[in-house]
Amino acid sequence: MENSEIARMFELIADMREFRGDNAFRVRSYRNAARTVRDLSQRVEDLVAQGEDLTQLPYVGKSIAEKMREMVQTGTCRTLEELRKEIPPELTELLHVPRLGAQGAKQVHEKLGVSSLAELRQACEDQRVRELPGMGAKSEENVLKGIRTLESASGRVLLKEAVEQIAAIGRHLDNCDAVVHWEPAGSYRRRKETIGDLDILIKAEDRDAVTQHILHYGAIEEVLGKGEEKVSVVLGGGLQVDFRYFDAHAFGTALMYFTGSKAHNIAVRQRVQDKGWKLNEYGLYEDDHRIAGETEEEVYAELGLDWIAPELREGRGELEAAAEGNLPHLIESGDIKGDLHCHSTASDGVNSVAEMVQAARRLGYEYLCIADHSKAVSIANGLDAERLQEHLEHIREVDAAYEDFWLLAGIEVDILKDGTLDLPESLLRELDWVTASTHFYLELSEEEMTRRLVAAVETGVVDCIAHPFMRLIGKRDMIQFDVDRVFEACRANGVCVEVNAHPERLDLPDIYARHARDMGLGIVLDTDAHSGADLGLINYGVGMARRGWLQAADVMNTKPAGELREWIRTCRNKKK
Ligand code: DGT
Ligand code: CA
Ligand code: CA
Ligand code: ZN
Repeated sequence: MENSEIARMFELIADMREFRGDNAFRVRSYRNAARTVRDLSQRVEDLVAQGEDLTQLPYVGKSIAEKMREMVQTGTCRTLEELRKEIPPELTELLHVPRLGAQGAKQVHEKLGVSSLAELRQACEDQRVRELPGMGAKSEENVLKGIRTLESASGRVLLKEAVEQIAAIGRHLDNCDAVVHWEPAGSYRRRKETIGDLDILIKAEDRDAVTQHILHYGAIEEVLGKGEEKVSVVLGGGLQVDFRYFDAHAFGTALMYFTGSKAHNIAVRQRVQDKGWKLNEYGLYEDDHRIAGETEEEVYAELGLDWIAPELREGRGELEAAAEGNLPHLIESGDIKGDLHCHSTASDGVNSVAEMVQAARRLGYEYLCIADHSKAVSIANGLDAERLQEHLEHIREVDAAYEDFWLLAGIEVDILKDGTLDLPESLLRELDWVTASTHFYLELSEEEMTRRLVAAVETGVVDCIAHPFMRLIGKRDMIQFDVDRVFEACRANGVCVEVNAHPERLDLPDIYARHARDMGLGIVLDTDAHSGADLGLINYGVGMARRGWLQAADVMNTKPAGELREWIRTCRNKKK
């Protein structure tokens, strides 16, 4: 049982309870448990097997811990099964429709008899949803948009879930002597934020033996097909995995082909055809003569190209750059020297400031900025001016205890509806790093949202805009604003933009990160950690940054502490 399945069960319990109209606090406790499990770096199954005390985990009390053990041991839990008898799963589907909400879902079900996505779409198209109390033509249109967001995400999983599944599959494959080598390809290797299916390539001594071994993998729900070349299965959570066998002499071309993307493959094939050659997954050929195939490097080299990192293979100019020797030297996890956006128990984090520092030091970081929420985000226990003042003093004290570590005093200040900030500017000026972000009024028109963000940037006290698009992958669309106008304001005012590394956000997305870099903006790569363990999620952000062609020099928190301090000072001098 992988963490993603356990998280999914907790989400489902939360959904069903929310639909039933249960106590919001209980609902939230299940959502928090789901988040804890999803973000965890160890497997819950292993923790249970080792007899660890699960209540040590963030947001896990006795009753949640009990359910975790039950899930690991029985594959489900009684609470979930009882709810299932009461509420069909299609109904909870409605809860996932962005912009509909639990109340909306209840209404369309009770008043319009809608109990599936298809029926909801029909009700919108028949203009019946707008007739409901509190709804209108605009909200009906928004619900339709929400259905589209949901449909475009359906059948795909977050990269983090794929990472966990690959780790588990890898452990299984490593236990088979007949497997000589295996490598994941596809969107997973390109580090896309969501994954449609997993493509795994295998070099085998004895294909039948490996196939038998694969079919014994515990998480398989259904076998779609098995043959000499390929085994296709569906895992418990619905994720499809294609295992493909290749001989050593073809492994490079196979890896290239199945890594994709399709757009990249098409561009490569064009180049191959220009030379009058032929390329497929089995090799690169001139007439019937094999030119290359064993490694990707030799195939790219034969085509006059530098080897292209998988994250760049999206058909966005990488072949031209590779031909000219102009590929970027992409940022790596080891380049990161600190994190400028994390939370502590002062707002909605689960670890104290001191514990966050210890976690950062374990990662070898030189600095960390505590950026708790401001008061407008009341559900996260955001800070008002008075509490921020005390918090600031506490941070200064903790910082003073370390000679070789810089603890920055920061805030994630809410950008209010009109673009003003949620705390007095005079107080914000005392902080080392001010990150600003929106949390509410996300449905403003593009023009209003643009003005709101530009106004925040022009206050002259903001150092960085966090998760600028506010997307939650598969759950909430990106907010609408004029990217060029907002980025230009950032540039003019020395304000950075964030690439938020949380696997559900990955915001800025790749193309916008690249655009920000091209416009000369400073970029910071943060986890938005709500626990010490979350700081490890930085790798997902590094993947997105690499997809955005970023080099270490483009990312400000690759600077050593001393340089960062100098650089922040320079930026602040640009502000009015
Ligand atoms: P996914 O699974 O939707 O997240 O995305 P991918 O990129 O993993 O796509 P997938 O699994 O359909 O196929 C794996 C790779 O195989 C893909 O990136 C490129 C290659 N491929 C698949 N279909 C085609 C095709 O029709 N033409 C070309 N040139 N390549 C293809
Ligand atoms: Ca795939
Ligand atoms: Ca595939
Ligand atoms: Zn945050």
